[in-house]
This record gives sequence, structure tokens and C-alpha cells, in this order.
Amino acid sequence: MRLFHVPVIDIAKFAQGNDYERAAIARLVDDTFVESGFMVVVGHGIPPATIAAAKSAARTFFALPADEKLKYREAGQTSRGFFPKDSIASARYSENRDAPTDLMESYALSSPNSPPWAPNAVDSQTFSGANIWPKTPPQFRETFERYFDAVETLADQLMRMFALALRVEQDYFRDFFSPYQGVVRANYYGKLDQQPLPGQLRIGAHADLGGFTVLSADEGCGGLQIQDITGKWHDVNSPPDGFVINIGEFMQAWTNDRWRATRHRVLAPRSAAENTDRLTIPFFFNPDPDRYIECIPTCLDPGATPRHERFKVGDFRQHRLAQQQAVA
Ligand SMILES: O=C(O)CCC(=O)C(=O)O
Ligand SMILES: [Fe+2]
Repeated sequence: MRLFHVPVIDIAKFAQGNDYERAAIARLVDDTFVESGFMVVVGHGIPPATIAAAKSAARTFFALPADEKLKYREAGQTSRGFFPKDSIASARYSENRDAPTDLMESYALSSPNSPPWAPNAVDSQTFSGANIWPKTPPQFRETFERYFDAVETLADQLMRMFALALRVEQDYFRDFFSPYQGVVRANYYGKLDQQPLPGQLRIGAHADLGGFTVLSADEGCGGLQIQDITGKWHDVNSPPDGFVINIGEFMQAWTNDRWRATRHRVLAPRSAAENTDRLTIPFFFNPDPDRYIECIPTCLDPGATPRHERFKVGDFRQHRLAQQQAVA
């Protein structure tokens, strides 16, 4: 039986190394995505200060009084701005099943480099899906714009690495992501002051929708778990400067399920010692909503039928958002 673990992969040699070194990294990447759908990368070249500044700006925002934060709530029309506790149930969004809300507040931003896309807009003329920027802290916008630049450069490199790992030409995926939809979300899991509801987690079990996710984890990841095909949950660990990378459902469909959009969750604190607050910053790297996704040629055996029918990116995302909207 294969091991189920999340390796820490140093990708510095992908940018700087020779073809042999690049191919070796690509093989490792294929192995880990076949196995667990998750990896941790170090040697990514993003300065620690860029990550620290984004986390610090997010923490300053989440420490504001609730009524101040609610000024940046935008009632779900464009999926941007502040989401208070009890407004998201990831398990419902992803799996369309009744589930308690996540023990999380969040702040969602779209990439300054992505064109507006507002699938939920009542009136698409007035809602652009544009960002809502908080006034406090004043450097929030600048800090997150720098963060976007950094993770986009990393995502571009990962996209080429994935192409090599899947034995298609290096720029194979680029076209699908031109233009792309990038979403950064600051997830804040406050210290709990009361017992969670039965089954309530910091983030309910879900697979990520999208191409892939680049997550800046909290110290050591605390509470992040991924599920193997037998149903068993495994902790994910990351060094503080690592990014957790996981496959989303579009990449799973492209690879004809060779790579897995693995179910994951974040546990509620199980003890007083674990009851500390937690902040993570996932970056969801999504293809152009107008593009269609179907199995790539290298992932289909001769004569075989793809496991997923061709589908449109925007339709799939919209369908998922409708599931989420069932939450008050
Ligand atoms: O906070 C984490 O560790 C995971 C977050 C996550 O899975 C998500 O935002 O989709
Ligand atoms: Fe996730």
C-alpha cells in the first residue's frame, strides 16, 4: 500500500536548476498528488516579510470591533469583503449537505490582475466583483496587493511544474488561466469562548473548488487534516515559511482523477492548550470562467472514456455558490 503523507518539497531548483533537476521535482509532484493531493513547498522565493505583513494586516483587521468589521460585509453579492462567523459552511458549499457553519471569520479579495466576475450580482451592471478595502489598517490594500503579486508568480511557476509532471508542454495550462480568477481569503479562527455545536469545526470537510490552492499556513498548520480514500484523517504539518499546495476540482478533472482534490478540514480546538487563535491565507487559483475543462490527452488511456464530462468553469463555480447561499 502506498504511504499517505504530505512531503515538504524544495522547489528552488525548479527555477534555477537544470532539466534533470526540474524533471526530478516534477516526478515528486506527480507522486504526491496521485497519493494525497497535497504537498508543502519551501524554496519558493517569497520573502518572509511579504507573508508576515499580510498576516499582520489581517490580524489588525480581525481585532476590530464587530460593528466596524460589518461595514465591510457586502451581503454575498460579489463574494468580496468581510464574512462574519456563521456566514459560511464549507461542507455545504462543497458537498451540498446540511452542516454547521465554520468557526471562522474571513475576508475575501480578488486579484487586482483578474477581471471582475460577479456571478451572484443581482444586477451585473452595478456589481463588478470589485474589492472592498478596509480603512484599518491603512496599509491593508498595499500589503495584499504585494501578496497577490508574490503568490501569482508562485502559482505561475507551479502551473508549469504541473504541466511537466503531467507530460504536456510547459505552457499547456496557461491559456486556461488567461485571464484567470484569483481569490485570496484571510481565514481567521478566533479563540473559542463557548462549546462548538455537535460536529462544528473550524472549517468543515470540503474539497477546494478551482485549479489549485496555495495556502500560507499558521505555525505548524494546527488542526488542518486531510482524508485518505479509506476515510482516515491525517494531520498536515508545514514549516512556518512553507506553503501548503493542494489540488482543486478542476485540476482533478483535467487529470481524469489521477490527481486528487482531497477532502480536508480544520478541527475545532480539542483542549484548552489548543484553544489559540489561528490565521491562514489561502490563494485560490481559478481558470477563466468562460473556459471549458476536459481531461488532458496524457491522462486518458487509448480508447478510454473520460470520467468527467466537459464542463464550463463559470457554471461549475456558480452551482457551488448557490449551494453556499443556503446559509443565512
Ligand atoms: O485554514 C486552513 O488551514 C485551511 C483553509 C481551507 O481549507 C480553505 O480556506 O479552503
Ligand atoms: Fe480548503
